[in-house]
Amino acid sequence: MHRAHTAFSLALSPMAHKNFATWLLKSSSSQQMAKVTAAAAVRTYNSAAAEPFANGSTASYVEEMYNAWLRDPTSVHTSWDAYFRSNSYVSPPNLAPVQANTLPLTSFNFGGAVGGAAPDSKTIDDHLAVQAIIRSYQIRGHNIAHLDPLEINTPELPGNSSTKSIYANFSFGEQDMDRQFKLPSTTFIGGDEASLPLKEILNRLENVYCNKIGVEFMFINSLEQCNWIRKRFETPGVLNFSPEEKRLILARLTRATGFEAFLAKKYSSEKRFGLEGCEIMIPALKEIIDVSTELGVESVIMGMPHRGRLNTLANVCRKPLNQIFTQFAGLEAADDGSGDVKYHLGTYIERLNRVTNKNIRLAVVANPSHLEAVDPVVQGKTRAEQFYRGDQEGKKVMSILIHGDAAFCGQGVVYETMHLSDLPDYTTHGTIHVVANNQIGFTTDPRFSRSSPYCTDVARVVNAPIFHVNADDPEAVMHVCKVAAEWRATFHKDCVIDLVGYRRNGHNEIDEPMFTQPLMYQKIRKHKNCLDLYADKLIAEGTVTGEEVKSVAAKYENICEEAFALAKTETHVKYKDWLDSPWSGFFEGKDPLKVAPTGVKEETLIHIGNRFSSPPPNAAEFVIHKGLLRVLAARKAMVDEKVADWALGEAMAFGSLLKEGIHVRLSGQDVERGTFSHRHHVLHHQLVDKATYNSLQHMYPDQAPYSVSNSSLSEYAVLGFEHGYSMTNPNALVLWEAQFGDFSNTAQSIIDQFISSGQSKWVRQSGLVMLLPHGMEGMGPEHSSCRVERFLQMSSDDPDYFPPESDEFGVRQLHDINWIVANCSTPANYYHILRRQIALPFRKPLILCTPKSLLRHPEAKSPFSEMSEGSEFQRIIPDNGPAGQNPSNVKKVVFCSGRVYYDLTKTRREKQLEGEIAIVRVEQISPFPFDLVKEQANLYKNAELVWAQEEHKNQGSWTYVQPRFLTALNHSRDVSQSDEQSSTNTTTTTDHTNHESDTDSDSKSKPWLSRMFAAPNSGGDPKDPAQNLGGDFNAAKHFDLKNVRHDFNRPAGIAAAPGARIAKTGRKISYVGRACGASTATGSKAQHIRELNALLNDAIST
Ligand SMILES: Cc1ncc(C[n+]2csc(CCOP(=O)(O)OP(=O)(O)O)c2C)c(N)n1
Ligand SMILES: [Mg+2]
Repeated sequence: MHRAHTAFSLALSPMAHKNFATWLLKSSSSQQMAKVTAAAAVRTYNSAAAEPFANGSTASYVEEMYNAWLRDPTSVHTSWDAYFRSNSYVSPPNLAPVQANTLPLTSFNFGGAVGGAAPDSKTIDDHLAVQAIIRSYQIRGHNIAHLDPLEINTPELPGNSSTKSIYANFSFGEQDMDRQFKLPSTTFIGGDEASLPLKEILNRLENVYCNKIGVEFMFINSLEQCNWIRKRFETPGVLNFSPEEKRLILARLTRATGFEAFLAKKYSSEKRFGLEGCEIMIPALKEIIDVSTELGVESVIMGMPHRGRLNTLANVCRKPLNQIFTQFAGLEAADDGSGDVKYHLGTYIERLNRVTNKNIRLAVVANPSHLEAVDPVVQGKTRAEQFYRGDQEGKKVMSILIHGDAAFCGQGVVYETMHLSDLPDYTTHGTIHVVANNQIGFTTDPRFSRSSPYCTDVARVVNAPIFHVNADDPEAVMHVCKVAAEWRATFHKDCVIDLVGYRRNGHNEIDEPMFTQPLMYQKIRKHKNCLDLYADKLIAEGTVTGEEVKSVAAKYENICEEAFALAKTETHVKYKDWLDSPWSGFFEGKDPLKVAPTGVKEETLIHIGNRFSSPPPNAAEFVIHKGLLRVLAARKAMVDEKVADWALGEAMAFGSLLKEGIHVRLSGQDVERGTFSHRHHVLHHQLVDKATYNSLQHMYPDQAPYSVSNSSLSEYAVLGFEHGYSMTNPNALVLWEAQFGDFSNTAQSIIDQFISSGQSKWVRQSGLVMLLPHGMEGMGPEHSSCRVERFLQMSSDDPDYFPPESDEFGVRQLHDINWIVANCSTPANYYHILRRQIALPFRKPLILCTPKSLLRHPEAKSPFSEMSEGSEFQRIIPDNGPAGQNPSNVKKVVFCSGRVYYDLTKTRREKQLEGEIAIVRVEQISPFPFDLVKEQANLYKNAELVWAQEEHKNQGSWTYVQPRFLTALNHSRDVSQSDEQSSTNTTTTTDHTNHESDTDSDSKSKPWLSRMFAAPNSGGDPKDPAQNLGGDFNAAKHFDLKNVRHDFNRPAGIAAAPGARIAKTGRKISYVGRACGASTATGSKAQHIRELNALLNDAIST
């Protein structure tokens, strides 16, 4: 038994006591009261000492009375007056046991201050005790509820058997059981009855709180919410289901069970992570969706792990069964994407809800193996859908998250996600969490996997009610689901359904559970499944016949068989069938290689700049901090000079996109001001709380919405959230900023599992931007490097492959890669790369190293001319000074990226080597600008080439750029062929002839090529949303295959082109910078400066 059993500590609200006391006083002339008063000379109910319940609010009530009496003795009833006068009361009552009341009743003066004789203290105490018992059930009934179908976790409170422990400490005997007690306003067990005999009170409470449902809710701070829940569970008859409702539950359970059985029959040796032991989850989800649809929800976004996923797709989403079965056949894919295992793929379905007769959209978001990682992604996607639908209260779009018990309590991202649930810019207005609690995680028992009583305790932090329910009681489960859906629709807050079941098989179906849980599985083997139990019950009560039960099961099996036969005729799987976020219309009619211009009219820049540098118009009373007035004035001066610093460049990008109708959302820790106090998008009125002004929201009357929001202090959940947000609409710029770049590693699962690989696994594109402050500036081990090497290591471009050169080189590279990694050195380039995210005809995540000291560096400014019409993003910024103008004089070319450029130029200036050393900035590191690097190398034919970086040698960009430089410098097809050194020394290390001969027809023999250039699927339903998949365009239409040499479009994952003609002995590039290091530390400031100077001297020397 791992559930906690806590001592009684009741918290009766003073309000409840007051009402109760008033009632008692009003009734004090009743016969019963008179009898009690007469009979009891001395109180026998010495509960105060014996009853810990009195330590809580009962005592508070006394204290309240006492305080009132102290202020004005006439303000309390005379009985209290007498009591306090007797000095029996010890003030203040704290958690130490309160002394027994030994005051003889004769000392009470019931002299009729309020309508006749007052009740005796026993009566008061007994009623208080009954209230306390009711409350005790409400608080702790769940601890002894029969939640475990296996009855392994039976209630066993210390020293007491089950229920009695709730009220054992109260001195009620058998003789009290028929006594009538007035019910307080905090219970609904009476229905229309205001009072009940004690026996009935206990029976009803027992049924409500200790049966198959355990409601955990009394920690919720809102009385209204507590009462709402009490009413839903306590009202007599709430668990009565009509025969029709029971038949529906049975039918749904039959399908859920039948699906698992069918898979077991047909694919007995396959892992499928079945739901056996918790099949009720399927009818449960359907009930949640039915009730929510009835209450106005039109779109449900779900996130779930492996367990029961296929069943959910089949029976909740109603994904065609043949598509599911096809996944078992190990077929080749007919479309782009490397795919994922079947129990990770997403789906999107629009269908009629037959119960409510309303249309509903259901999406199950594709997820990685990483348990719970999908939670924030679902939240972000849901939030975005709510945003685009104008669904500000979450009435139309909702999310459901399904969890495993071990993962729910074990994975920190659950907590992080929970904490987003009530934040204004992150809330999805209530998520229903469903835990498929099979009381095991792989091979680990709960007692070894969590320290909390329940696996759901994490939800308590956000005041979410938790409904534990025995998964073998379908009607109890349905009731709980109905309440959960109504709760969400009423309060728009999270709640949790804990479906306590078991796992009939091993972790997967080919696993042996007896190795580790022998006793549990002995029980499971003997345990009838939920469907059989429920069918027996319905047959016994006459709701259905045995024949009906069999016929419903047989009917479903037939459906499965038909789909199975259909699946056998399929020759390919189609990834588009498994897409969770179709982008209807986005790709259609677009030239996949055409990038829209990113420069804008100068007058637009001026307009944005002026607005961005001005206080709120027509609001002279808005008091702005003096420091910010200086910031605004400096911005205005820059606009007048037509130059932009980093913050202004960013604002230009945002403002111009907003003007074009592109929603911009920037989220992360402290992003409103900016960690480095450079952004200041939100101005705060210095005298009025919460009065703010955000100029980017007021650029143009018809602009798109701009949202900038400080996030909770989480990376994992917030980055996941923004990734999810970016999935919904490609026409939005969604940015997440890390406080410092290295903090992004706490979100590594989102980066690895979703951002870098989402397109290849799930055909899902995302234009998410990660802004990662980066720069070795002597700030110690942290706050320095965003670990760009890690992002680069995950870039999917081939280091040994120089793609064919053409005008479209840059965009083709972007099209093919998994993401973009850049480190811009100018505000203008930052501006362009942000705008390019939207200008591209497809979407790729952008990983952007962003500066710290450059934010205020006097040279890190860009003229408007570099942002206006005709300008564009520069993948490489060549040397435009004396070196670039006279390249033949140049002895050395220093390639670099990011902030170090400014240090290098300063040193070069100081050493007066501006004519002899060229400094070339690689702004887009990945995909690597092979073409431009080659061009630069050819420009400085005789120069030595070095790569200078301030990061350690095993960090930064070096390990990524080095092999690519070699490929760029020595490509065997170097068109110039003028570099004698490279052409004469070129050796081809590996045979490449096969690739030389790649032709259109060859492509047919290569699976990766034929996949890439496959004809579009025709004959499909054009309304099928899955057809509008992200990345779905007919590549063959857009690429002239004759010009596409080799494996230019080789999808990631296919081995490098054998021998991509790399010359190993051609021109070289050498490294200048720090040695390898174990951490990102650059030591003390002094050491940092020493090392930096060494690197600058090495780089800037001839
Ligand atoms: C982050 C993460 N760690 C470990 C695993 C390996 N793993 C897969 S399933 C599983 C057990 C999950 O238990 P539970 O959450 O109770 O779900 P169940 O399989 O019982 O439905 C584990 C540890 C994983 N998938 N993800
Ligand atoms: Mg489990």
